[in-house]
Amino acid sequence: MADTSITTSAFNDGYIAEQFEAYRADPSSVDESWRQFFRLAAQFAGGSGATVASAAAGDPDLPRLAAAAASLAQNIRIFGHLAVPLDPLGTSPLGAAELTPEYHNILAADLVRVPASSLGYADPRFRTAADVISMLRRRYSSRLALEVMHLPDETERLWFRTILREEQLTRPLSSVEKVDLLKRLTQVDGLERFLGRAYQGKKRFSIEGTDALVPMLDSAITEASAQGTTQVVVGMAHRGRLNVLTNFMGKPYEALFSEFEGRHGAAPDSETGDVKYHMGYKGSRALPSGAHVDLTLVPNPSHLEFANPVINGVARARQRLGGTTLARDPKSVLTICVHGDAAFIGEGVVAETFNMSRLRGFEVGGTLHIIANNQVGFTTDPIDARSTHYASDLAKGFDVPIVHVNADDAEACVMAVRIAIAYRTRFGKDFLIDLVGYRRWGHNETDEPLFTQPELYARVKAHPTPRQVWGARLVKEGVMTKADVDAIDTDFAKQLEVIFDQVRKQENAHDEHLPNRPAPSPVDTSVPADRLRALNEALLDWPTDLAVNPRLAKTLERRRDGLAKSIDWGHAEALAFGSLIQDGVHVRLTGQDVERGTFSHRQAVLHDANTGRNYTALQHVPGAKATMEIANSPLSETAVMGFEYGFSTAAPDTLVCWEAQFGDFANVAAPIIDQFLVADRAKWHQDSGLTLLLPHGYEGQGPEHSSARLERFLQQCAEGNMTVAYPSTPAQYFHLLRRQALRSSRRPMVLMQPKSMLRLPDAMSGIDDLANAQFQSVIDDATTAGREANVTRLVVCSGKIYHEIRAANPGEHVALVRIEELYPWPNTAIGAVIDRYPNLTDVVWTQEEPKNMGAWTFAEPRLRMATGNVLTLRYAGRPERASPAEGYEASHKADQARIIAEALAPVSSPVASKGKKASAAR
Ligand SMILES: Cc1ncc(C[n+]2csc(CCOP(=O)(O)OP(=O)(O)O)c2C)c(N)n1
Ligand SMILES: [Mg+2]
Repeated sequence: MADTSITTSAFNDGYIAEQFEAYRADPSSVDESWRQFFRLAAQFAGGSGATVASAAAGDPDLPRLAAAAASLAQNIRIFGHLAVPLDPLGTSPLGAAELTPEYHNILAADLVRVPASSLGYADPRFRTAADVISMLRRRYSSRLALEVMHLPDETERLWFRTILREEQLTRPLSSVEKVDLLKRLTQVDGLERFLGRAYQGKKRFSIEGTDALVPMLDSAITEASAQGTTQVVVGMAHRGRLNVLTNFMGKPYEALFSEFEGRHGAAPDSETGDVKYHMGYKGSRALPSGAHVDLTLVPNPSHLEFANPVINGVARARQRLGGTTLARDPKSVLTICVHGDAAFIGEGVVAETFNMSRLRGFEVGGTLHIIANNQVGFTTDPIDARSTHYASDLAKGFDVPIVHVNADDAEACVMAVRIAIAYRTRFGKDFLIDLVGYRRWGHNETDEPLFTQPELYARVKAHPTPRQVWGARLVKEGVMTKADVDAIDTDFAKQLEVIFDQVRKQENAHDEHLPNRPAPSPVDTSVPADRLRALNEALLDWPTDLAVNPRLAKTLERRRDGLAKSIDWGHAEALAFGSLIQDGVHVRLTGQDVERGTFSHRQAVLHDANTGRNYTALQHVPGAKATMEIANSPLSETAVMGFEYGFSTAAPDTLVCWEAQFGDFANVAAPIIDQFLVADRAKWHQDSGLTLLLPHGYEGQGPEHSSARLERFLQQCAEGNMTVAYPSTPAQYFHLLRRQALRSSRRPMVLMQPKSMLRLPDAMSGIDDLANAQFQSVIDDATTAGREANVTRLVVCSGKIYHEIRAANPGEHVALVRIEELYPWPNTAIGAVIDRYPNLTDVVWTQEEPKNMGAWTFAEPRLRMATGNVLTLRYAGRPERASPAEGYEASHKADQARIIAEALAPVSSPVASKGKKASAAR
């Protein structure tokens, strides 16, 4: 028992009073700084009956002490998070010298000498700086580790101070809420334990250790719904996904058990499915408020974090108000992105997506990010996984507020979500919660974590589950008895048992209804000439007070009288977009510098030379039933393409196009192409109509400005999964765009796009080609009419090289044929062309690309089939090469000339016997 002349009433702050009580009862029970504090406090207020603060009034040292106390206070706001015990397994927080009074040249005991008013606190609850500091430690350094001082906007920093002061968002849960939370944690934990028993050794990527994630998601939809959110789009990886799918999304336990039994719903043969922890789900939640929230968990590939941009694209599409306006309601759709701690910092797509979060063409009103931080990635410890202290540090660079929270403190986890949603509502920006927990088992349930993390896993094994931790707390608080806690657990286990028994007895899969697709049907893509003329005028009709750059105005003016035979690529595209908008199809185009067009060929957005005001004619199309959204993207491919993919899955009413600066750069987005675009129908019964515009062609611009890697797309073509085309005229491009937008069956379209061909006079189209034609998958040689019998050779090619061969004047014996659509391979149309020439002897596939690239390896077996193996099939193109194109201009020119010469060179010994028809062998 300490001998002291002051009583507890000398302290205003409850926390200090508590410490004082402990000190009085047993001085050794508090640490030395407290002992010192209370000794000095006694000197000030001893015996006077006054509080310590009032006793300190008139102190000559006050200015110095007040400055030091203020500095300490501010440092707690900045660095308080470093002292929060975040690890459920007990690792000590890093701490910071700045959090100690001594660092600021003040003793803890001296804080009582500083009136709270000198720190700007007029509230009577705080009399001394000690009260204030104690309060700040509670707010910034006890349960929620708030990192907001990096936010550049002062309004935001002040907002955080205000909400913490008002304590609405950090209020404790009511008793009813506490019990509900226990029930939820019981479902989360109970399901995992049940699966662990029933399906021992099967991968489930258990959530255990970060169980609070599910009640946090619950809390997010409740809070967001109160702010007008009606839809939530979630993206997450494998960890805890089965739990989220069922307990949060509402997928029936029956369906999950049925999948564990190895059954799956009926699907076409081509839909080969995916593992259960990649599958998406659409659900709906009725909230106690009476509101409904639609929930979408997007399917995702194994590729960690690549679903991040996709969910934002989905949300952006769903936030649109529709009609002829570009207006959106960002509050209506909330995106939630759950990350892994190792993947978050490691995968660049995360940074790309953050960077897009506030850009005009991509913002969605703020994403709630939660790092399900289990402090390990597969077998890799944080020390080998990142160069930063926190798993979340990447987000700081994007002005995102961050709260770290201990996953065992389920109540604090809910508080963090309340703050996050309030912040999104107020500022429309991303927010990140770093949920620090652990992983109860190995990376998956067949892994032995003791091999690689023996010390960590000794601690994990000894640690109670989040449900047990929370249950024990409720018992301690007297909210419920231990027996009540156990009963909730037993009841839930029984429920699962009953469902499991039923599923075991069934033979069929739980019926997950797959929506039917409309059957593909041909569409008329032509647009009457009169309509095109009127549209053309309207597109050139910018406001008279818009000071368009005179050179640009002159170029565009050429479009006015250019409908006869000089419609170039950009012109045809504008007419396609404009006519679609009149037809009620929205158009969205993004990519780097798309507003102008990499090659200055689009000029869709005009800039006033004096005011910088913008004008987009496609947003003022007469008779528009839809609208045009066009936006320059940040310098990134992966996340932008992922975003557009997501958008297109959610917007069947929109032609969504993404354009690469040069087609070569699309390979940066390989996971979006391979894992989403190409395979989504087969894996997830999901469709997108995304169009990729990829400039491609050999013009001597070097290894990285020549090839969109056509071969890679063709290699992935199967089961009608996409269109791959290399059109050779603006009219063909026009019809392809319109066909893609108007047809009922939606699959991605990959277009090799021109560069030098953009304005090539020979490649221009006329209004007739738009008004009275359709897309032709194969274009036969029109110049051979009447001399078919003279033709002995077919030179077959795609895209730009056609114009170069034509310019080289192929002889009488040559028919120059273009394959405009490579996939689906136009077998019938090619057969018809071959049959037209009775005396063919050889076919020469001609391409600019090296032999191991381009379309050759794809086309060769198909052409052999088409020629019935009767005609000689030759290759004219670059030899096999490691680099797709020459960097040396002279080499490029030489190769280009050689290819054309070889395509047209006489063959020394024709092999096909005259009269034998290819069609007979076909
Ligand atoms: C792009 C990519 N690289 C590698 C992997 C293989 N992989 C699957 S899970 C995993 C560890 C992920 O760790 P973390 O992000 O912390 O998530 P956790 O499993 O711990 O929840 C790895 C490396 C992958 N799925 N995707
Ligand atoms: Mg991890």
